[in-house]
Amino acid sequence: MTRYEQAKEIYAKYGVDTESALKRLANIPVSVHCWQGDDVIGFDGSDSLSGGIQTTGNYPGRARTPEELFSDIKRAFAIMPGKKRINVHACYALLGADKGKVDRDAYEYKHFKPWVDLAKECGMDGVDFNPTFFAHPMMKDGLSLSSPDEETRAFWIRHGKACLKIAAEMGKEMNSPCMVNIWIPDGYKDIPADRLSPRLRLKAALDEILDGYDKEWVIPAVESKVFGIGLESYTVGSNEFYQNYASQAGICCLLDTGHYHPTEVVSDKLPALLAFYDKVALHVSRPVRWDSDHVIILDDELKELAKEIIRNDADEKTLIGLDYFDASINRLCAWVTGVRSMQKALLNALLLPNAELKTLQNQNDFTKIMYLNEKFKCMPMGDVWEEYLRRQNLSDDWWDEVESFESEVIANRK
Ligand code: RNT
Ligand code: ZN
Repeated sequence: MTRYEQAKEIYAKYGVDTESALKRLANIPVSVHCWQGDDVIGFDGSDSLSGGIQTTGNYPGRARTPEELFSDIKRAFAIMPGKKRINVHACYALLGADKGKVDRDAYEYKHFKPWVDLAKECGMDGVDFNPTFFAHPMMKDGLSLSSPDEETRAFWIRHGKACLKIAAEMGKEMNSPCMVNIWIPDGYKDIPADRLSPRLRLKAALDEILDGYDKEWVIPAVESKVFGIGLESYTVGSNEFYQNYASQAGICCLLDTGHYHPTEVVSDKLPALLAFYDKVALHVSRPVRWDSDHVIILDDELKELAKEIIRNDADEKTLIGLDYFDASINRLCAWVTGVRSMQKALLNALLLPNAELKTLQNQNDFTKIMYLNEKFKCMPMGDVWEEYLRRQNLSDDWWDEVESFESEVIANRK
């Protein structure tokens, strides 16, 4: 008997069917962010990151060109299990001859077609998209859609509209709706004299952006935040602002696990929103003391978050996207570790006796819930994970790939 066959029997004793867990896991798409490969720099002219976010570390080997990033993505995706989408930011436009002539407010689908070609070539499930409201000279005093300056606001509204059009094409081309996430860094370092007006301007700007978007192929979302670096006192797009906006506009909320106070957890917020929304989007990240965007690992909060998706049958209602960027370690290893951690957390949730645990809760039997939860921590999930990988011609021993990336790629990027 193989280790998997043994594990299958052990789980079956508790009513957990490993075969259906494996099937369900292979069907849950994870949207992988393109920006781990180049420290969120992009191709459209900026050479540093700004907008309250920061990558830290100077590990060698950052992808510096579209060719380098595409080739790193191919290598990384080849060792990521499961169903994957690629999440692209507008600053990753391939402008070609338009470079220096066409600005973000006039980007078109053609500037992103190579991303769609890449997604098709790699057999991805879809493409997701984000307007880039940061790291650009049109950010006036660090503000975009909430700026008091008419011209600045108009530029960013045009950018948002252009992105929704591009997304509709991406969705159609991939035959899978494109999630478009709106995050803006707008906020103030010090105590504002007016907290309402910036929010009213943002609300009006969002209304304009969303006017007439393609409902069949685009799923717009808004991402809130608690604070950014240099913007510690006030964030225009706060949690309350966007939750109300999304509900009123009939769009989606995106919860980034690094965008709340340190004792707040998205594993509790997700089921709150599932009570009201058809879909909820996630940016799974690992905040360490702040929105540090460390690579996600199989920690307790990631497991709790995955449990909420699985036991509420929210596989299709939850749009799982990743958002981390560590520049202090091998970037391929960072990318792949995060994707694998997400899937391990989902598998962990799939291998729990969820129906029984719910029944016990209704019987107020928290004694047995504790007993089972502790018991399941030592169940042979690793053997099921290995089987999941084996069926996709992958393995849990992938260190060689990291080493060959070091010697074949990083060593040549001096
Ligand atoms: C910033 C947000 C946002 C970005 C990406 C690059 O705090 O999390 O989602 O990380 O859009
Ligand atoms: Zn995010």
